[in-house]
Amino acid sequence: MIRTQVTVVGAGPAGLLLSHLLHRHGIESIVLEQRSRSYVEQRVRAGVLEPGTVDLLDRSGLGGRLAREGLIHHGFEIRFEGRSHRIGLTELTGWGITIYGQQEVVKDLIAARVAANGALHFEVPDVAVDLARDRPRVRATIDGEPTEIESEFVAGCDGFHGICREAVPPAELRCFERDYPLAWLGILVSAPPSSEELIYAHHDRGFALHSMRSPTVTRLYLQCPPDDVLDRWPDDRIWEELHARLALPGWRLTEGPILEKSITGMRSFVAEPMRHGRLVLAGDAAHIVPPTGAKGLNLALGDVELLAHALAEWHRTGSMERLDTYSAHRLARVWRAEDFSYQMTTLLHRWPEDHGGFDTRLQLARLRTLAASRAASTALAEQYVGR
Ligand code: RFL
Ligand code: PHB
Repeated sequence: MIRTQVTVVGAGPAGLLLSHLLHRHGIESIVLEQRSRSYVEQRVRAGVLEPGTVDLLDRSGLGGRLAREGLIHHGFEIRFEGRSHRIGLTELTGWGITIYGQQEVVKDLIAARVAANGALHFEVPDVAVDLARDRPRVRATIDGEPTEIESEFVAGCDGFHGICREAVPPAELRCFERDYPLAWLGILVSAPPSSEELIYAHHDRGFALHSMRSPTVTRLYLQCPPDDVLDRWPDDRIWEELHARLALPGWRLTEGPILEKSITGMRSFVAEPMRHGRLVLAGDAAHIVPPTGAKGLNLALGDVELLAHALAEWHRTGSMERLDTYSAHRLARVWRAEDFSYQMTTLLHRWPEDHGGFDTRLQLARLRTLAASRAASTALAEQYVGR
């Protein structure tokens, strides 16, 4: 039996940042991750950091490489009907966004935990949470040894498919969920981005997105059916679709070797509340947004910022006050992000059931309003930068 103050399940961005912040508050934690370190560090996911997230990482002593390598963007494009509308984020809101891969955030966090001698265990296959006692227990096989960890709190940072959420009795958890008849095929390409900014494209053939990771690596996405498989997407077909959907007179998409390909389904999901006694949920374990609004990583890191403060107050004073309000405070933010992500998703994708063209006509009307109205563009920009 091992004792610690907080057992953190999951070494994604949420679990790693929580453990890092707790350490800075003098609170001991153990992180248990089912995958290997290299798997977690290589997993290609999000890329857009809100200014509040950059500020949080900076204040947490993680801003070094981010400041050197992160790409600051002052706007992005929306393409529709063969034309382009730019959302000038900085001009409209005073804030830009930063492009820095999620796996870079994860690498920085792991390096910081390792440098501080943090207890970080990878390849832990069979984590189980027991909330029956005063102090929760977590059972797992660490380095081949069956181990039991007793702690004051368990932080479920184990993503949507994790096990922590299931430890809450079903009657005490309300889940809100929505599936979409859509998925994204994502590719990572060894080629310079074809534009300095992100491009979200509404097209008859489906949505497409031009993004990037660095001055030499482009990230591109295509809407595809949710049951699609990579075998149906040879490189030629991917490029043909990208050229067609992102097309704009005078603009050309640069091709290059495809380094990675994957298909991800889409869902909206919220579990309420985000705390059950001594189990707290954070990040994708508690909520999922479709990626169109670029909010998932930002929400996950925002959750653990508040959670770390709440646990620090409990540690310092014994007060549970901030832990008691953690869920309500975060859910208010989460639902705003759910709304924005839903709006962006419904605005930009081609719906398999288009009601005889009705839905597409509505989308185009909304897009034209966006292009014609500074107020409409400002409202979108404010939500995009998260301020
Ligand atoms: P994660 O990253 O899923 O990490 C959870 C970790 O828990 C581990 N785990 C377990 N460990 C031990 N025992 C178990 N039983 C376990 N079960 C699971 C997992 O192996 C994993 O390491 O959740 P976290 O930390 O909450 O972070 C959330 C973000 O990863 C996610 O919200 C974003 O990636 C979403 N997202 C985006 N967010 C943005 O803010 N901006 C974006 O531009 C953006 N683009 C995206 C995205 C997600 C995407 N996909 C692939 C879903 C683009 C895509 C395509
Ligand atoms: C990405 O670069 O991976 C990315 C950018 C914007 C999104 C989603 C994903 O909305």
